[in-house]
Amino acid sequence: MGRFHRHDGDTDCHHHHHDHEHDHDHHHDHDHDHGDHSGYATASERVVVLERIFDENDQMAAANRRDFDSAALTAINLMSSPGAGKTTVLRETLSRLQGRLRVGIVEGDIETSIDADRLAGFGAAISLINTSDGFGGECHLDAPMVRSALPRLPLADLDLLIIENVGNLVCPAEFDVGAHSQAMVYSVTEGEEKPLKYPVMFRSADLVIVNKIDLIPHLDYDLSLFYANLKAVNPGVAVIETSARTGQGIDEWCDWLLDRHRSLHASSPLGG
Ligand SMILES: Nc1nc2c(ncn2[C@@H]2O[C@H](COP(=O)(O)OP(=O)(O)OP(=O)(O)O)[C@@H](O)[C@H]2O)c(=O)[nH]1
Ligand SMILES: [Mg+2]
Repeated sequence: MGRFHRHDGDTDCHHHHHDHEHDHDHHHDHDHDHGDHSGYATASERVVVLERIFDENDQMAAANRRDFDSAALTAINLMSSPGAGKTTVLRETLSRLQGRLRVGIVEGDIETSIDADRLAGFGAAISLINTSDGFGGECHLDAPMVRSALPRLPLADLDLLIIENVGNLVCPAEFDVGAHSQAMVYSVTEGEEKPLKYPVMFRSADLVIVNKIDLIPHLDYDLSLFYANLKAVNPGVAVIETSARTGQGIDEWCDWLLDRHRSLHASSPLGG
């Protein structure tokens, strides 16, 4: 539950303003120049601010999870680098789950409703968050952003909520959004070494979807090397090979989602 890992050091994600409309508790004025690039007077001031941001995030994530649990719905945080195939996999997923699970989507993008529009028409309730719209154009979703999307969804009438995070291989993994599981789409076009270079997301994942498997014949790509690298950072992680293009593996992913829902909410009508 809520397995995610934070960097001990810095990534760029933390440098942004977190002046969400609902909370100005940790708002700091960055207008004056402290002579470093972070905008904080000292490194320890910066650490204090970051801790406060994460504390607030975790409290909000816990509130989201409570709301999901009281609605007996299973929430999945779906992350990947840009273009790995989250939306394409989700289109295939929604078409297969129609009539089996009541699905909601939180669609996170910096700008545009392109992906939200691509997921329309499959009977899923969709709530779009554009992070450029009041959230500073952030490269990830955090718990307050996800919370802001929930009033637009009929939570009590849903079994599964899939949160399509902003395409980014680093920042989304650092923020607990209140999901029960973290799933990651990795595309074989990204290269075998990515788990080693970007370990945080691969380590945070309960499941790695290895997508675009249909392209392997056209690539100079060593799948077993990828698996060795993945194992080095997350030994026990579940893996499903998919092609959102041919449909390979999508049923297995749907079964994984159904299993997650059953094990979390066994007493719900569709879960039992
Ligand atoms: N050949 C092939 N192409 C795929 C597959 N999955 C996705 N694509 C293509 O990859 C491109 C990106 O897919 P998206 O589904 O938009 O990726 P995404 O992760 O949602 O992208 P962002 O939301 O921008 O991060 C599109 O052109 C898809 O058609 C696949 O399994 N095989
Ligand atoms: Mg997408």
